Amino acid sequence: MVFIDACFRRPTPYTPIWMMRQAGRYLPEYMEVRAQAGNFLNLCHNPVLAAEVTLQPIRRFGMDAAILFSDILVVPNEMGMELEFIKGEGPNFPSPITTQADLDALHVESAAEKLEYVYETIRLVRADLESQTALIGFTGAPWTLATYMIEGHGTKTYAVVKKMIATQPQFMHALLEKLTHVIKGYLERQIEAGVNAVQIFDSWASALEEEAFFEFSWRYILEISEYIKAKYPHIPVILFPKGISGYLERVRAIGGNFDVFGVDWSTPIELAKAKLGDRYVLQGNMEPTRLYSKEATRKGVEHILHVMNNEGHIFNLGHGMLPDLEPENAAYLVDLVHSLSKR
Ligand code: 1CP
Repeated sequence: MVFIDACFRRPTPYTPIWMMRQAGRYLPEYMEVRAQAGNFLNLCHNPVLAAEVTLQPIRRFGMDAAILFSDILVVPNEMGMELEFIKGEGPNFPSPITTQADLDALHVESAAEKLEYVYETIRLVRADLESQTALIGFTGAPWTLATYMIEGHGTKTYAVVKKMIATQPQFMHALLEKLTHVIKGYLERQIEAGVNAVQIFDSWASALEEEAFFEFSWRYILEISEYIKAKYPHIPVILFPKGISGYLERVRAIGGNFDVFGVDWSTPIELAKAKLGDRYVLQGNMEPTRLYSKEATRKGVEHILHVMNNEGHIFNLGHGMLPDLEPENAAYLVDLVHSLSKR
């Protein structure tokens, strides 16, 4: 698989590409299946429909990797937290974690098993996907999941979870340890079901100052990655901590056993290459809003491919696809990356 070869820095005929949130609301065929499922969470729980929407962008655009269709928040949901997706507002946990009793009530040993619908989706996708196309499994990072579990929903200030860090750091660590344990079992089972690579999304990494990022987020991510690499050295691990361009020096100094570093759009690709490019394969990092214009897309692609020079690179967006993007421009992007990077 071209994508897996690139993850391990083996020679490839061109630079592989996939897009974060490549399955989703910008595709009319996705909207149809979601309507059929009734709501978003039903779609995640239905392996036949989740497999279908995983495959939709591959059929249309021919990316080099599919990403399992699910959501990071199914994990806290199966740890016993009620979850709803409110139309137009996003995810909501009506009873966020506030007390020791809430923490003690979380299911830690059974959660990974309860996610069986995810593993069934993986088996169905893998059976249908062509052999040269990789399937990526994923999880949220402990820190990003913990922000939702403590705040209850998305936040701009992180006021509640940061107060927790300041006033009850041990409580925070206890929650992060539980999540780390569940996630190890979750990724292992995804791999046993057939994913060819895994990505850990730390979407809210940038909410933390440097000290706090390494204490409350990165160390747990590395612990998960080390665990997976020790057991499955042939499975690439991709880490995506969003918005931490100022901390790359320390990421490098600490090191860690993972294969690919996901570069978000706010980090200049030149900087990521200079700090990490000889140590980790880089994935990224076109600004997603460039996809509103073919001209801006072309300039973005040319710049990134020029800097990376066909080496140690997987093309991606620097964060997810936006719901109002034109599918036609996604097709343009995939074809452009494939043709301009041909060796
Ligand atoms: O209305 C809808 O159809 C729901 C929109 C939607 C979709 C398509 C949500 C709700 N989740 C998803 C799918 C999803 N989520 C995938 C599928 C695979 C793909 O990439 O194509 C993945 C990998 C995720 C991961 C995810 N969910 C993250 C991490 C990645 C990121 O974008 O930063 C986060 C933070 C979430 C939480 C979440 N779920 C959904 C929304 C709208 C959000 C974000 C809300 C917020 O900003 O707080």
